[in-house]
Amino acid sequence: LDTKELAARLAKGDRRAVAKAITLVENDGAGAAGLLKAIGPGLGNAFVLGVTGPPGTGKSSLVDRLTESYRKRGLKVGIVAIDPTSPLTGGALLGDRIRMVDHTLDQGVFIRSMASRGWAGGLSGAVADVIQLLDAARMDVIMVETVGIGQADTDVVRVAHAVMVVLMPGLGDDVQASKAGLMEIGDVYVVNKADLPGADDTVVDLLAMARDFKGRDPSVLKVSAAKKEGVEVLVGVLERIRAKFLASDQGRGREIRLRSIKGMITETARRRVLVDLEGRTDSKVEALAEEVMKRRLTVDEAADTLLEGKERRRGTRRRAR
Ligand SMILES: Nc1nc2c(ncn2[C@@H]2O[C@H](COP(=O)(O)OP(=O)(O)O)[C@@H](O)[C@H]2O)c(=O)[nH]1
Ligand SMILES: [Mg+2]
Repeated sequence: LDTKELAARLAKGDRRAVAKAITLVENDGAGAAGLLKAIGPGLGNAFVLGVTGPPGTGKSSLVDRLTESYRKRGLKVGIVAIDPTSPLTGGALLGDRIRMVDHTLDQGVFIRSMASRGWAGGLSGAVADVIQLLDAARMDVIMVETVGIGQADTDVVRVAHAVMVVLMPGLGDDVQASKAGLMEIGDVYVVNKADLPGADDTVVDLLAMARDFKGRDPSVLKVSAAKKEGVEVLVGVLERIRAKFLASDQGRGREIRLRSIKGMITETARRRVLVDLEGRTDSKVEALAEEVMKRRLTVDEAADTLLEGKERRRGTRRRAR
């Protein structure tokens, strides 16, 4: 299948074409580069929401609820779940897939999980590619669910238009421990499982923390994905952010869009440099190490030599496969 035809099928929102295109990104950088070239500058219509927070707080459940609500509004939804397990042992997301089974029959919803490990140069470069593909496939909202407060999360934050941090009652110490990191990334804070005791305390804690981070004014909302309570208020808040994003010729929307585009450019460039370096490291580093061991070169000089004569290569070679 040639890239032009795949791009054309993608533009029709064909889910099999989307799946195939993402596989290209995952497996072979050159194929993905060709496809992105065929797509061209893209639409820039898709609103990218990063969904993060500690494991078990109900991120997947909320994504599910949000998907329902977005679909009622006639919006097309792409869901990318970042899977922390290795591609070989996989399965952590099986529960999520089962919960989301209702949506798998819906042509307006595309769900895909991506392994978080094995991306030379970090995950966000790959996510940037996938975002462009889903945008080309006419998605209105792309939700990227990451697990825990780790590298994958901060990676995804760079390319998202907005970040929703999902917490739950009784997380006190965890939240305290990662307070700074958490309060830096969120635009919307959700205390999920509000049907359990202690939700109000968590909200109060969060509001106090938000005040400590001057200059930022995130929303803090109480929700129960299980009881479907507070979801419409949450969607309302997210829709207001998306409206700003869509009216992006000025003000806050322009800021949001530019920040994400800058993230996509730098993350894509970073990945290329690192993939390129990795390629050269494999072949050259052995000989350079010998030279350093024989005290003919310093480590600095060897590193300089490694960085010389950069060859242009684009790719997403995965170490972990
Ligand atoms: N009581 C309660 N449980 C919930 C709620 N939302 C999700 N859960 C449960 O919390 C667990 C983790 O949910 P999941 O969506 O997989 O969390 P994730 O790891 O953050 O994606 C599951 O057993 C859900 O059924 C909620 O609003 N209330
Ligand atoms: Mg999940």
